[in-house]
Amino acid sequence: MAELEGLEFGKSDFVLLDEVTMEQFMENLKLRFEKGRIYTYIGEVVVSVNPYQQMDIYGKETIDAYRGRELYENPPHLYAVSDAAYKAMKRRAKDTCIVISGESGAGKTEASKYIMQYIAAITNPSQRKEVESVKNVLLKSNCVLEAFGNAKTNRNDNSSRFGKYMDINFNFNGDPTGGHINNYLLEKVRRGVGRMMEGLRLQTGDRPQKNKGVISATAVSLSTSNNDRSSHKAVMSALEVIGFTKEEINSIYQILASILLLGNMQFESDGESVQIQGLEAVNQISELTDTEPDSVSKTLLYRTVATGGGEVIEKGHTEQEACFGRDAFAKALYERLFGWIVSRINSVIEVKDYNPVLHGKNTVIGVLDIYGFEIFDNNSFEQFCINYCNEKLQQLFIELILRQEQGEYQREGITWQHIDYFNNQIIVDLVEQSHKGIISILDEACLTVGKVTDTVCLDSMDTKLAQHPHYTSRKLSPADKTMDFQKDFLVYTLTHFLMTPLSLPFAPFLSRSANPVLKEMWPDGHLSITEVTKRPLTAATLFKNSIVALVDKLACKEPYYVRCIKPNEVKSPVLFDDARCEHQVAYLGLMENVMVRRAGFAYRQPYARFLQRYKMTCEYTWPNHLMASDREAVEAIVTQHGFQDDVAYGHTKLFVRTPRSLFTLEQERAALIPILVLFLQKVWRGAL
Ligand code: AD9
Ligand code: MG
Repeated sequence: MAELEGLEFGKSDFVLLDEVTMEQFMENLKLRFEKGRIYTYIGEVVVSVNPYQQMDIYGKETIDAYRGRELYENPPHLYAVSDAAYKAMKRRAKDTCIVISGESGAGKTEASKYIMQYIAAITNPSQRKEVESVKNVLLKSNCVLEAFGNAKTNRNDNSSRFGKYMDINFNFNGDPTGGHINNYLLEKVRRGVGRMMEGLRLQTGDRPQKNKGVISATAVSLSTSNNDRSSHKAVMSALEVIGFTKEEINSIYQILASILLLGNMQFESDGESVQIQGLEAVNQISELTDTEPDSVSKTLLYRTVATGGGEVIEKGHTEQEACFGRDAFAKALYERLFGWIVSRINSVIEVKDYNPVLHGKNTVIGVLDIYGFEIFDNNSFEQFCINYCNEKLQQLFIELILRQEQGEYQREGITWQHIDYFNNQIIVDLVEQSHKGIISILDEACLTVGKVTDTVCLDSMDTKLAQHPHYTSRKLSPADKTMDFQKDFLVYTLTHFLMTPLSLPFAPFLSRSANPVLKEMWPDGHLSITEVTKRPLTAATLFKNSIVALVDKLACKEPYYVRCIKPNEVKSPVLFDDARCEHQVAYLGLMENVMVRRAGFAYRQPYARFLQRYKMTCEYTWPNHLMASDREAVEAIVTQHGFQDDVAYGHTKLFVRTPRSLFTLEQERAALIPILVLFLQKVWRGAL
């Protein structure tokens, strides 16, 4: 429980609500937002509401106030959980992680940056050069990833179009020694090439000039506003600080320019065959990618198919197929480029030459900035993946919070009581179970694509999942192929779920490029088409595998949570949209969180600290107690205030079941402080 800031700011911890109702929860959240208190706890979880304005709460003074302090010693803040995660890592050599979730625009990425800045600020007090340089690269990596992976959407001007998990490694001193970044589900589908260019601060419609040598200069000139220009400068400087070579940066621009050219490319058909309109772009792409013009046009106009007999034949595209292929080509270039940039950063920040015998245990703090549940009018494959990921994280959240509570009760010798909560394992199974889960059914359909249509696939789901309590299929009309599952009828439209497996017709020729970056982007490019299409992993399975790996990574760490809420749709610092916020509170499972936290003991504190805070409220403990132990003194306070039935005494801590008991104490303490101050002033003036 955080130190009370005064009732005019509402309750700084939701476990202190008189009753756990949505109404009281929302009232408190709104009051705190209106009073500029954007952070509130649920135990050790931080609930954050995006203020949509610069707050004066991230400066050096604030950092100093939180450094090394306990959670409840200061008002709720990201810095307090960051410090808790850091302390656990340093003092107990525990790997920890901070999981930040919330919907688009809720403030996740900003939160992750404040957390990183805090960790950077409190480490390496002796300013050792090599540690400073690691910190610098870790911080700069954000800028680069944002430039390549963020875009303006109608929900967020600087929206991350990928999920990000970053491990920061620490040595026994608690100083950063390196890190590792994993990226998840980079969005390419909804945005398409045009939007992607916005993210890269380039504009479609503008064509780079022919001469490769000036591409980078051209790209700079494509940025129109001063803002863009200074962002571009910052990205360039970040790339250099991280250690990208001039050649690599040039290659990045060449690839970006190729994507740009692909975006502008058109096809025409004379009824028999399809041609590219204006071959100039083909020549430019081949020049930029250091490949043969023939290979470029061939890859855009034909596809290679492996026949049943293992033979490989070439088939001309229809105009529509050519457009689809062109977009797939551009998206693959973008995705691989992003992946390459991430692994290039990883190669710089990975911990090298670390000897655990010499240097002690290498500990980790992981920071996860990942998209929250997405529920739109029309939910597609992307929402399916994102929501599946959130179900997995929710499962982990409940499990770990319960496990953590249980662990603490066991350590303290207190009986654990069973807590009832919704176990979403059933929903996770519906998605990921082998053979009968949705992903398995999709896989099967994808691998026989061409023969299986959306309707056939939906029929197969209907047969296999008919008995599932969380699955309903709605076939209202042939055009309305939807399936319902998850909370309160979330409807997904199946169209486009059946994407072809990730066969990459352009891989072989790009892997032969003389450009080393492109070559590295396609390490699998040498595989022949028959090898590639044997049993390729589908997008859904690849995503599932990456999320399972992520959850495994998080599960072995001590977790800390930041749950972000977006107060309104119009980026206003003063508007609190009740309905929108309530919706998010529900989907983030915050009410369950409060209940879990309160079902056991809402509040716990080491005896010495409790005594320090409340000793003035009891005649036997003020100013000092004469009892055999702090625990006995605490018992005296509890008994004097009559809530002995509401507490349990652990080995080192007092556990209080309902927050109301503490209110009485807090109120009494608050009333006594002015009297005490007056008394001390008199003593000081010699009046007493
Ligand atoms: V998305 O899922 O990547 O689309 P995020 O990451 O949740 O989304 P982001 O952190 O980018 O949202 O925040 C959106 C905008 O809200 C920022 O660009 C800021 O203008 C604003 N914001 C968020 N948090 C803060 C804050 N603590 N202080 C001030 C903030 N402004
Ligand atoms: Mg973000």
